[in-house]
Amino acid sequence: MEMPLLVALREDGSVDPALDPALGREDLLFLFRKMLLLRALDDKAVILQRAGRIGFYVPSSGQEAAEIGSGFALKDGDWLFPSYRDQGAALVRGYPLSSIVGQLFGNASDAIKGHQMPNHWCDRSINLVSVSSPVATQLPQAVGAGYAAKLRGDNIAVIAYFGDGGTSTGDFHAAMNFAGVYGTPTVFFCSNNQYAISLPVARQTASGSIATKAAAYGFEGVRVDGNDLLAVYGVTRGALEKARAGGGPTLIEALTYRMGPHSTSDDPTRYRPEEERADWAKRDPVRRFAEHLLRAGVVDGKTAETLAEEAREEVARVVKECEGAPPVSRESLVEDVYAETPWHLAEQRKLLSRGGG
Ligand SMILES: Cc1ncc(C[n+]2csc(CCOP(=O)(O)OP(=O)(O)O)c2C)c(N)n1
Repeated sequence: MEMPLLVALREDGSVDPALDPALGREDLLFLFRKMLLLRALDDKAVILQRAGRIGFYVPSSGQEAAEIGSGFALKDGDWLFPSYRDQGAALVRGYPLSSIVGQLFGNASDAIKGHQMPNHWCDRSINLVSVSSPVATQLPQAVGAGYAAKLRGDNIAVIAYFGDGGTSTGDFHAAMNFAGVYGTPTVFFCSNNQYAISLPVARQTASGSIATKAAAYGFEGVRVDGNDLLAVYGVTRGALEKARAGGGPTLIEALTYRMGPHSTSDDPTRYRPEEERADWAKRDPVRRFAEHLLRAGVVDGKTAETLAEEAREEVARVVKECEGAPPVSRESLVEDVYAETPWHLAEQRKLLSRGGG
């Protein structure tokens, strides 16, 4: 089944008035800064990993519009269940760059004290649930949180992020079915970046699109240009508003491309042609948004360059601060798991403080 692709930002940088979310100048600048920050973070984090200064990173270059556009549509009180590639959505929601970078170093600058694998963020204060490593396990969790909100009568929505590969899991189907049957306030946000590590999306599913799968569960599916920040924002805002108003779930498929490797442990040149990457690079979402801002007179060329430089400087400053923090204490190994430390962990903590093994 063919699904239309929603596009707001035209190739020449103008906007289709029918899909223009009519954001003000301040919002546009805020979003542009976040896109630049995310791109600068990616560039730096990959270098840090290559230099052995951090262990692991999952880049999202190429997916900035999908991340930032959708995350910006969330309101206070909404919940975010991310995958490992959604630092952009967290960032625009208010998760500080210093927390992202601190978690990568896993030292005393890390709010969760190195207890998680690198690139696995969380922050209770903004309802940012910890990244799930097993693909798509966050989906039933998100539906459960939405169901709880519905039972309580909370006026909130829950967004769950995942990739095209996630749609082949049992968790995806169980979550979609439950959400449809119980009308939970869930927005399923699929960043279709064309690959699940080395597996292209054409071998992931025989469906004409991912969005079309929503029909089988009795709710709306939408296909949006994931490199078009304005369209992504408008579509996600609409789906979240519908969810908060009791209209039930929506599946959004954001069509995008992962420009870098799957993670710092991957070499994409082994499974995808360079021409394909180069072709998608022409649709780079950061440049596309910049062209729109130039055309709309929100920035001029010089300001755009200055903002990009500021983003790189901010990343460099935050990296320096976080990298310079001391290691976490050994005792913290047994903290934050139980409200009251059980005897066996208390004993281990004593051993650790004494330097025993
Ligand atoms: C249940 C499970 N199976 C396999 C893996 C190994 N794995 C990690 S990421 C990944 C690909 C996921 O691709 P996709 O859902 O398209 O998201 P993307 O990485 O492209 O953002 C796989 C197979 C895993 N983490 N969990």
